[in-house]
Amino acid sequence: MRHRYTLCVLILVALFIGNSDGQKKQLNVFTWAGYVSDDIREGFEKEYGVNVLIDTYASNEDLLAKLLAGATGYDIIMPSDYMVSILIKQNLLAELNRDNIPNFQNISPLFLGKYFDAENRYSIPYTFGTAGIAYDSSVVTPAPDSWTVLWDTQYKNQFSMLDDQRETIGAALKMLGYSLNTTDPNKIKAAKEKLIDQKPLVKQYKSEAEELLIAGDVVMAHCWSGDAFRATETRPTIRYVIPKEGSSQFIDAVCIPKSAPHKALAEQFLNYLLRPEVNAKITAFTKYGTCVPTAKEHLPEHLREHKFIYPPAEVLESLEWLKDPGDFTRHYNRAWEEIKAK
Ligand code: SPD
Repeated sequence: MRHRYTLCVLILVALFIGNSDGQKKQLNVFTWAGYVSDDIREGFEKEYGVNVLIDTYASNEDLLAKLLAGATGYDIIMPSDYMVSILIKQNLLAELNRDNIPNFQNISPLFLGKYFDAENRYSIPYTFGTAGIAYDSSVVTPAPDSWTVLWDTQYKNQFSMLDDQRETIGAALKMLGYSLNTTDPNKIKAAKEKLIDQKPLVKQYKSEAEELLIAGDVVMAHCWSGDAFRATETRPTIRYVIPKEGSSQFIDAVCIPKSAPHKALAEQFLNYLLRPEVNAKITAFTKYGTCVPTAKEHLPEHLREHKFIYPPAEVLESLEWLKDPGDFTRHYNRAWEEIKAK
């Protein structure tokens, strides 16, 4: 009898747990691969009694395409700088209510008021970084200092390029001495032809380049700084260089789509990310820079001023932000389609 009673209680408890879990709110996050760690996700889930579901994209254009196709389930997205401008223009972002994000005050002014959202009405910064070349110094010698190494036939099938139209066309533009944001069709054509020439040498177009570097599938990769940094943890011979012709720098932002099903919860998530101890976990995991100065107190010494995150002044001067080229975007789109179709 007693056993039967205990069994009933256990079944009721299990049903209750099952039910309450089934009723949990779900925060749907759409972001870059390797950007939100399990401890950040689980910390929020535990504290707020919700589930956090993470879906990933490989480029800003993939994110835009998904939103324009009518995806409405996302509560949080992480577009980069120029894509924030585009999403604002397309009326796809919700205005943030700062009263619900008191930790906004933790952000350094250095990362606020940028060209893509001058009053930060729609975005908060998540991380910052650069694009460059990651290479295995035990194989690639001498150490490269120019984008031209990605056209060197001796590395045929041994390197990858980002699967990202603005970054990859940007690398070719920079190699040719042009701006990342050119609106000259002849310059886009020249960059496109360079990339078509390069194509037989490229092992893969992949935005998660660290996976190829770690697996040893490539010895060199067009890569973002944090991902290169992460690769060094498994392969200490990997180095990262920003080519002398210059490259891109970026801020990846956190935004709430206008169509978000759980806007209030999304603002709580933003506020949570801006806690110094949580923000430090972002840098500890992604190896990109923190925009919350007090987060550094929670970071190990080597991550506070690492050269992958903080390039020297002369390198910084060579960097350019990607910007929204407006109607001219169709030239970038067409060039990218032609390159990928070859
Ligand atoms: N694995 C995380 C990659 C983050 C990349 N940010 C993209 C910037 C594009 N301009």
